[in-house]
Parts: sequence; structure tokens; C-alpha cells
Amino acid sequence: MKSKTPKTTHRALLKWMGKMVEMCRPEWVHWCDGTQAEADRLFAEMVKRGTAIKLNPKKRPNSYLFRSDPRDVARVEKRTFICSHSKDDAGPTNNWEEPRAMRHKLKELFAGCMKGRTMYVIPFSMGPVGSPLAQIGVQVTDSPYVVVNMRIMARVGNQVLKVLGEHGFFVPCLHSVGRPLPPGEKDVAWPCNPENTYIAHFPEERTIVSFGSGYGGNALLGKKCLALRIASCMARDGGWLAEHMLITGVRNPEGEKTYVAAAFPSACGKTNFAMLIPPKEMKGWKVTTVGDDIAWIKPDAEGRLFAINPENGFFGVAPGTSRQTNRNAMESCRKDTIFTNVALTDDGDVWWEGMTPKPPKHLIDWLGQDWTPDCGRVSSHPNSRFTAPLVNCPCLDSEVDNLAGVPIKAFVFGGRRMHDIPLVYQAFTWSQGVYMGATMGSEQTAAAEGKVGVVRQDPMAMLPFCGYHMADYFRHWLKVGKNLEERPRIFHVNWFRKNEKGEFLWPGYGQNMRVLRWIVERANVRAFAKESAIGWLPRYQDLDWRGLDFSKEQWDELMAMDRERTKTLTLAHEELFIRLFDHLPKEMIFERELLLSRL
Ligand code: GTP
Ligand code: SPV
Ligand code: MN
Repeated sequence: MKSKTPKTTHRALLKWMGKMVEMCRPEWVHWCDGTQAEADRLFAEMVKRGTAIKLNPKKRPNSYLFRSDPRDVARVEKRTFICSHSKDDAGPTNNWEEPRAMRHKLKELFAGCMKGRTMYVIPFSMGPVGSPLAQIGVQVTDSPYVVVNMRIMARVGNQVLKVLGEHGFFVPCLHSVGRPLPPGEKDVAWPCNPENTYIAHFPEERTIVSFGSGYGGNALLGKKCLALRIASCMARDGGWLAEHMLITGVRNPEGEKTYVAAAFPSACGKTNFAMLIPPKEMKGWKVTTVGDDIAWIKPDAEGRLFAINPENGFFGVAPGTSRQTNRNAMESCRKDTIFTNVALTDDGDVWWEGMTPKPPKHLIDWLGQDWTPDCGRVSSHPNSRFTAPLVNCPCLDSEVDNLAGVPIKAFVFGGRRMHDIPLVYQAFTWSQGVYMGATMGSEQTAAAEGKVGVVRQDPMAMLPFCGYHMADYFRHWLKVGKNLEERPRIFHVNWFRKNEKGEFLWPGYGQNMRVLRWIVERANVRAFAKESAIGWLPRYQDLDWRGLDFSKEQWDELMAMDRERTKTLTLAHEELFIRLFDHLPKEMIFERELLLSRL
């Protein structure tokens, strides 16, 4: 591929680029324009090299399958670093390295790391191009897989350089798979360097450096690295919020729309909730999608919160997605989609666990091996994903490109909790809501390494994504709330409660609309709730049950709150609070005391 002249005269960008080329020593440099023609060329090259498989265009138009190295399948939290000048600023929940020491280490790793490869330069906008809430990044990478993914996940190309102009601010994002290609050597299908992986953030300099992994949040640097870890620091300094939240619009039968933002940890149902299809008996209710993973939320001049989705696509968990559980997600990845680590069918389509009740008789699994239903292995990696453009989503919200964002009326926190936590409750106040978010926990999933199933404290689903001290982050939430004229109401949900037999007590998915309806009506101060020790609760008769056979007894089991258990859980939050103690806002202690005394 020829090196094109960059369409920019941005001095700082060109200077940074020059330094990167000198350090990484790529064979070629390519400035990405983000066009379909460019993507087609990259895909064709990757197919030729055996990195990508073109899917059957009749079944899955313009779509490709990739299989990663089995050692490179998820985010690596152990290797993710916040390199603030002071260790105290990163806080006890982040890995920290002294920035100069980290830069030195990275410099050695990056020296000549792109030999034999092309360096791609990707100018991208997180958020609608030109929105006052958007941010610009420039990612340098030696992975064409990253280029084609970034093109879906962010707004990429010359339009971004145009907005950046000659002096605009951008976040430099350096990425390499960490496998130089010596002359004459044949490339592997998925180059990576798991022994030397680093995902390093320099919050004061607002820069990102990632080495060794080509997968997901480790490599698509606009996503978790920029839009959450760096953006959370920008948000702290600028009085706004950068959150691991979906954004959804809920329209009632009268045509009034209420926007809700919800934080659930990785692989806990954000995509599903963002694209929820209401039960048909709930006539006139409709849900539209603004985003499924990240929200940037800013107070306007009148003190109301407005949110944008900084992303332009979905990087969704494949297993469990079906026409029954999430028809809109299935529709979103029907074409123009990149699949990673799912199985290949004999007719050139994809399949994963849960897509259909009956698996195909034969597949090629995510490792490239023959697979049959009785072979005893799963066909797709549990963290296998689809990368699909927002515009493919049938229920995309009309305001998704609105430069000013959408008004947020309610926040929802939730996790995967087999025991103890009721289906839904509402905080009495903003500060109790912040406490609720700060103390939330979830059973771990395959979206990151860790012990699947163990409850981990994950404040506001931000534990792996907050770029500074977690307790300062709570303080920031309190401060943002204080300055608002209209404070969104805060809720907690749990779709995952089970009985002793291990069965879900709540049908979930589309049925979550019944809870969502109560939430938006509470947010608009129209629905009833009763006071309890933990917050406002709906009574059985406060939910819309049209079309669902769900008894009062089932409801009582689902909503049960055991005082002694809740006390024990509340005291267990101490562990995190003690770690955060020297920065912890006093409101968190008072909220805990109030909760205990109510119990
Ligand atoms: P990231 O993209 O990793 O941040 O996560 P996400 O929150 O978008 O994950 P996603 O929506 O893909 O979560 C998928 C998992 O949640 C699957 O295992 C689904 O089966 C499960 N899930 C989603 N909604 C529900 C629900 O209402 N009830 C139950 N029981 N499971 C659900
Ligand atoms: C998550 O893990 O929360 C994701 C996937 O959304 S990744 O982009 O890989 O972090
Ligand atoms: Mn996520």
C-alpha cells in the first residue's frame, strides 16, 4: 500500500507522527480516510493472508470472521495501567506505574516494533463530528483489524481532520500488536505479544499507549481507553461525566420520550436493555437506542444533563444473542459486520451458543477446529463479539447524531446478582443514589480475565475504567449532582436473581420493559412507590402486567429483602471503603449509617 499524503497541516500532529515513525520503523505509512473502498482493500488483503474469512454474501453481506490468538481474547486488567504523576491520583483500584518509568519501558518495546508492517494513522471523533461534547483522537496502529473495527466504532477520516484544523486538541493513541515481521518471515494470522502486553494511560498528558494485544478494549483505543479512562479525567476537570452506560429512549403511548442511562458491568445486559423490545401487550410503548456501552453526560446552562454516545457502532457480546433475546442486535449484525471468535457454519455464515435452540450439525469453531454438538466444547469464545454499525440498528434513536445530546431523566445501576438484591428499587436522594452506585457489585463474566461467577465490587460498573481515584470519582458525582437544577432519579435493578433450584426468578429481556415503565414514570413523578429501608419500591400493583402471567407470590420472592442479609452485605462494602478511606467523601459514610439505622 502506498503512503498517501496526510490531509492535515496540524503541526503538533505531524510532529508526533514523525516521532512515531522514527521509533516504530514501519515499512509503510498509511493515513486512513475511513472510506468503504479503503476498508474493502484492507479486508481483501487480510483474507489473502488468512487473517479474515469473507462470509457468504447471500447470508451475511459485507461481513467477515476473524479468529484471534487464543491468548488474546479479552481485556487484560492486570496489564492495564494508569500512569498519573502521583500514585495517589490513580488510587488503590488501578495499577499504577511512574510515568517516566513506564515511558522508558514502552520506548524499548516500541523500538522497531512495526518493522515489516504498515503503520496506519486513524483520525477519529468520539461523538458526532463537530459536537461540543465530542473529542478527537488519532490512533496509530500496525493492525489492519483495528483499522476496520475503528471505522465502525468511531467516526473516522478526513472530516475529523477538518474539524481538528491546524491547532485543535487531540488525544494521541499509540498501538502495536508487538510483533515485528522480519524480512522473509511469514506472518501469523493474529499477531500479538501476550508476554509483554501493556495498556498504559497518561491522564495528565491525555495520551494512550497500548502494546501486545489486538483485541477489543485493549486495541480499539477510542473505546475504553479514551472514552472512559482518559475521558473520566477530562470529565472530572470539566464538570461532566464519562460513564460505562447505555443510553435509551423510552416513548410512552402519548408520544412523550424519556431518556435513561444505565450502568451494568461488562457482559451484564447493556446491549439488550438498550435495544429492548416491549411486550406487544404494552401497546404504544417503544424503546429506541442511543448507545449500548458508553455515555458522555454534561450539564447544560440550565442545569439539566445531556448525553451523547461517543461511539458509532456496537461491539456486542455474541453468545446468548438471538432473535428471541435481542432481535434488534441480530438485525444490527445482519450485514456490514465484523465477527471475532464465533463459529463458522458450512454455508459460510456464523453461529454461536444461544443463537438458535438447535446447533448446526457441523461447524468450524473459534479455534479453527471441526465442531459437532456432541464434542463437549463450546463453538464460540464466551467473549466473542460482533462489531456492527449503529445505523444498522432498527430501533436507533432519531437524536443519535444530535450535537447537543439527549436529556437524561434517570440513571440505573445494576449487576449480576444471584442472591439478595431485589428486582428494582429507587434511591431516596441523589447522594443515596451515588452510594448505591458506589456499593454495587456483580458476578464476574468472561469479558475480562478473572474468576467467573465471583461477586466483585464494581462501583458504577467503572472499576476497570475509571482513570483516577475511585473515591474522588464518587466525590465528583456528588458535586455534579449538587449543581443540577433538575436531578435525574437514580435506580438499582437486578435481572439475575435465582431460586434455590438455580432458575431465574425474572424472565428478563423484553419483560424488563415493565420495570423500565415504572422507572420512567417515577422519573416523571407519576408512579406510586412505597418507602422501604433500602429505597422506594414498587408494589405488585404498580407494575404493568398486561400479557405476563406473574403472580404476587413470585413478585414477593423477587422483591424480598432480608434485613440481616442486607446488613451483612452493607458491612461487606467496608472492604472497598477502607481501601479508599483517605479520599472517601463523608456522604458515603453517612449514607451507610443511615441505611444501617433504617435496617
Ligand atoms: P459489554 O459490552 O461487555 O460492556 O457488556 P454488555 O453489558 O453490553 O453485555 P451484553 O448486553 O452483551 O450482555 C450479555 C449477557 O447478558 C448475556 O449473557 C445475556 O444472556 C445476558 N442478559 C441480558 N439481558 C438479560 C436479562 O434480562 N436477563 C438475563 N437473565 N440475562 C440477560
Ligand atoms: C467491556 O468489556 O465492557 C466491553 C468490551 O465493552 S471491550 O471493549 O473489549 O472492553
Ligand atoms: Mn463495556
